[in-house]
Amino acid sequence: MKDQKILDKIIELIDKSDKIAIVTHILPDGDAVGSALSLWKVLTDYGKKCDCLCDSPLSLSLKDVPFNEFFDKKTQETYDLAISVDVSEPTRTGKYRSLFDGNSISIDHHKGRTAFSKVNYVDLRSSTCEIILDIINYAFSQHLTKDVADLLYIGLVTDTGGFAYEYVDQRSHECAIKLLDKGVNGCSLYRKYFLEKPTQEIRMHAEVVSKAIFELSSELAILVFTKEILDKYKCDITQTSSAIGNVMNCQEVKVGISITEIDNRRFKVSIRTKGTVDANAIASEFGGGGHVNASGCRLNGDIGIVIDKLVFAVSKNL
Ligand SMILES: [Mn+2]
Repeated sequence: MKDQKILDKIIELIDKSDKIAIVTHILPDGDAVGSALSLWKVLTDYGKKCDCLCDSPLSLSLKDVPFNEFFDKKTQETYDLAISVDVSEPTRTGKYRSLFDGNSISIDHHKGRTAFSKVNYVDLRSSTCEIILDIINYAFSQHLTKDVADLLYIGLVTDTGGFAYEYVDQRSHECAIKLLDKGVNGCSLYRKYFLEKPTQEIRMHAEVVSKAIFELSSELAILVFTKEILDKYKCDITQTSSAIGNVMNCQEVKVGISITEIDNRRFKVSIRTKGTVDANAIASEFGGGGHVNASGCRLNGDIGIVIDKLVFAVSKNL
């Protein structure tokens, strides 16, 4: 438990509130959806009028998670309390930003995040789902059902790349044990939510990976998903992120960058690193951020110039 005082404050705020909004980030990943829906279910069972809100729909790969029908289903006009989960920047709450002007809590695991809530509970764990499980165990343990455990495991197993990333520690595995104890089928969730993808997505990744650009003595690999290639395989921008794992498996590569064209000359950039190379420092140069080994930012302009800027930023951080 990181800080029991803040945790007690969070429980107190929840107890005092009747209508609670739980908000996660735009383009939600497994950790965002798992942490938001699990907390939504627990607080609903605890007797709160609770909504799980997100300014983006569920991606294809997450569309059938438990309680998906309650994702971004708004039932209240106003709220007494807003809780953000897995949100590192206020802009990532999208149209729900103003909910955080009032009583608010942020629960997150991103280093160097912007504090935008009244109470900020930040613990640099492997996933936000780990922190949510701690909170559930601390105050709501009777509501840790199998479905809630499934949601938390989905966040845990996807945000850790199947317990393979640098920041995975003993506590991550202890969380997994607690969830497996509830009857979670770890293998099937790992396969379904982390490994398996639509065939078209795998085919698109294969083409993009085969055209990877290697720079800086092959210590940097860059993947480029243009609008054209997304259209060719009928994929959307949520289906590019995992391809980077392929180039990270190259022995020489220390930094992998995946560039996705959102629309004309606007790019979403994902940065992955090995060991002590700081992805957060690279992303910060362009107003982005995240973790030491996984960060992101946005860049606009000509793709050649975007790549040049990124190569230069990486060269300073290798
Ligand atoms: Mn996360």
